[in-house]
Amino acid sequence: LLIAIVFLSLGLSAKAQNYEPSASNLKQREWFSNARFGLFIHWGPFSIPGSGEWVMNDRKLTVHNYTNLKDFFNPIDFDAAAYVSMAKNAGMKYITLITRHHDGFSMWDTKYSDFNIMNTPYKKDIVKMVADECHKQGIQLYFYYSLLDWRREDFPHETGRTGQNSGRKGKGDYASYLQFMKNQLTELLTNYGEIGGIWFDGHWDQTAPEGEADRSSRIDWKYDEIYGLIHKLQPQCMIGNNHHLTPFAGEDFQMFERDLPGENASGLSFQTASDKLPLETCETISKSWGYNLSDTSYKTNKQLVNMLVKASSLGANLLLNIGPMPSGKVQPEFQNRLASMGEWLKFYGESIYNTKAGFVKPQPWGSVTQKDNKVYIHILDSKNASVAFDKFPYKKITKAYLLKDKTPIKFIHKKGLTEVYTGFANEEIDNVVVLEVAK
Ligand code: JFZ
Repeated sequence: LLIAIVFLSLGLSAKAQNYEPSASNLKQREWFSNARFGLFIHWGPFSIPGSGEWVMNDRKLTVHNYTNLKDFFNPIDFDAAAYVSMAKNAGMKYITLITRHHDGFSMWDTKYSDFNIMNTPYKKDIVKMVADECHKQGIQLYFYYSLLDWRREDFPHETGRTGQNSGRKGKGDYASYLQFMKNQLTELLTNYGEIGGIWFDGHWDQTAPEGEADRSSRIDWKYDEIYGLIHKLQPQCMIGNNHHLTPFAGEDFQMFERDLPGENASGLSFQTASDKLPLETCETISKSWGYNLSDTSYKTNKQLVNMLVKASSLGANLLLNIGPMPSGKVQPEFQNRLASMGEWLKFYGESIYNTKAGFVKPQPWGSVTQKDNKVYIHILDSKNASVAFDKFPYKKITKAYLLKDKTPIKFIHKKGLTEVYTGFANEEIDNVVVLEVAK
């Protein structure tokens, strides 16, 4: 028996580790690594109460009462074309749309759940509308899909956070739930054209809290089956999973929630950044992901540019979130900030798109990105008269100037010390110094 078990587990792990990304998947990863900026959209009936997307859990609403939301989700101001052009004008290269969050509402015409957009007064397939516009306007589309479900009785919800109050019965039946997810994912990857990736979330519902030694899941999610299906239906489709752990076999990118790779500012992610997979960090413009009436803590344009620059300097994309209003209208506060990002990127985009991580981590004064023979020094705080590096990875600096207007910048470059003089007025959000370098 022991031998059989050893062989069986060897077989299982071999299967999971055998994933070879297809050529189209590798191409997609490369595209993604260069994209740097995307729009996250947290929106659905959970937006109606104006208390964020966790409202069902937070207000301990029963499944029965929560379901009433579908009778008055009628987003008359939703305009898919406007959403997509807003993202494009912000300089974003992709959109990650909530298709089904923890509340289990499906934003598309699905055969596998009645709790879906076709059974609202709106009666139009929102995923389809967004997908069509993305394809038309040439921006990539990713789907957020929750592994956790607060409504379904077949989801093993012992640790589900609404467990006691939801009115759900039963202990779950993962085989049935897994089949449900496969059916839905098949719809999403069959009826909506080419999809850039699937953004899974909810794994953490079934794991012990961060910091505990054993972080293994209480259920076997059978990711090899889910991931295998996705890669079979659309081989280029990248899989990411917000499990806050080192990437599992079969995953194509690694995400950090409210965190830059390697930092652990939010206390959510402790995993180190993969040096193989593309990286992404997601953040909100205000505090909440989903529409929250009391949330007024909007980040400034400078803070948002900072986030994008820092993420780029660590080799990661920034997936920046909006939580539109129940009507589908996007708050002017979000619209204005996205427009400003677009203005900034029109000018400074060359120091962000298609760049690699800098040769140093973010510093108190700012960050570094690089591509080809150029190093971009982003001075986000120019209090200091100069910035210095003791290990500069290039032999020569042939030119140094401000990206803004080509004003020459003084520098010293000798063995063991490279110093760039940056004692200029800090009028810009980000003073970008370009160093043209040679090996
Ligand atoms: C998850 C979602 O719960 C949240 O609503 C949002 O969609 C965000 C992007 O992703 O956030 C998390 C993830 C993990 C934990 C909590 C919230 N966790 O580990 O407790």
